[in-house]
Amino acid sequence: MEQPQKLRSIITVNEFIRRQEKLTGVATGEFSGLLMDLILASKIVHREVNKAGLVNILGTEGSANVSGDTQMKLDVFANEQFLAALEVGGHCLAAASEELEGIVCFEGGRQRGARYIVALDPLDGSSNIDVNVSIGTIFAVFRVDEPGKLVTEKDFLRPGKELVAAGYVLYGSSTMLVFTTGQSVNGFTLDPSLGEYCLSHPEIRTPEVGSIYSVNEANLNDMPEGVKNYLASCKTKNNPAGKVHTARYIGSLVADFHRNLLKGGIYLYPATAKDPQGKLRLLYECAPLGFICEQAGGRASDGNRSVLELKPDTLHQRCPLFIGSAAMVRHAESFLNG
Ligand code: AHM
Ligand code: MG
Repeated sequence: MEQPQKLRSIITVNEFIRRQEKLTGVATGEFSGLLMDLILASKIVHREVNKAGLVNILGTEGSANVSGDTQMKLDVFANEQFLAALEVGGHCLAAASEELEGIVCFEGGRQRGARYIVALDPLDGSSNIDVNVSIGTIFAVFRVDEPGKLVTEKDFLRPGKELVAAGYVLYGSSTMLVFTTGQSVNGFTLDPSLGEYCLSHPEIRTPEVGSIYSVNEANLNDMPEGVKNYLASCKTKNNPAGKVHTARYIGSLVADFHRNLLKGGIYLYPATAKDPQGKLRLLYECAPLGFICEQAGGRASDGNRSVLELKPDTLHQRCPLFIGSAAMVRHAESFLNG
């Protein structure tokens, strides 16, 4: 007869963070508190995402966000939850969000001498919200030099290599949290019956090469010649995998990235005639996922250099993105810089 799982074999994210703190001495109680605030907000968003089809919360809010995209009600809800959790938690000095034009500063965090600022995309994949397809949250954490400082927008305009932590939550067939504090990448699956994220994917390493490519190929005619040639190579055996690739594209960055991280593959959103800088945002999409990807042994590039080297000039700056298995990204880059 199958034995019931022993409770002590389950490592919750709280326990994991506590152990990491002891092991490394790097994380402070304050930093763990910040992560717990983000985790709490993600559980509330998970709850709403799961009942989204049941209540009258779907549909367009009526406003457009600062990048001109249509804003859905759950985007607004997720934005409010994450900002509220960061404000109430008191571990965060200020936040930047895809849904806000400027930054928001937290007086409580300032009074407590907090040291962290957070950039986030509260609910990414907005076109998939109302059709029950995976969506995600992305977060990026920086430390400021002076505890309790009065933060300005400039404090956010830093390259991804200065991140102290980054993570994402995938609201998919299960809800998963994946994050790194710069040591390893670990994945936790939410057990809804316990209300706890449990360690399910320890020390994720992405395959050096895979055979999945993820791109909105409908834009092909508007892409640079190098990208067109690279995509042509994915349909031959003349690539690092030595085989014809498989196309997979959900249209939710977190979901496409997560699949490729585990299975091996490349996600690309290059410059197009319509979006000369690509579509994705450097600060709260490309940089945090790039940080996670490189910590897992992969590569994230704008086609020329690591996205972690790029310093944004504005909060909502866009950036072309080639991210995933290192050999595949380098192969793509060779078409762009040759
Ligand atoms: P969003 O932040 O408005 O949701 O846009 C970002 C999303 C990504 O999740 C996804 O990979 C991409 O946009 C899809 O774009 P497209 O519909 O052009 O393929
Ligand atoms: Mg987004």
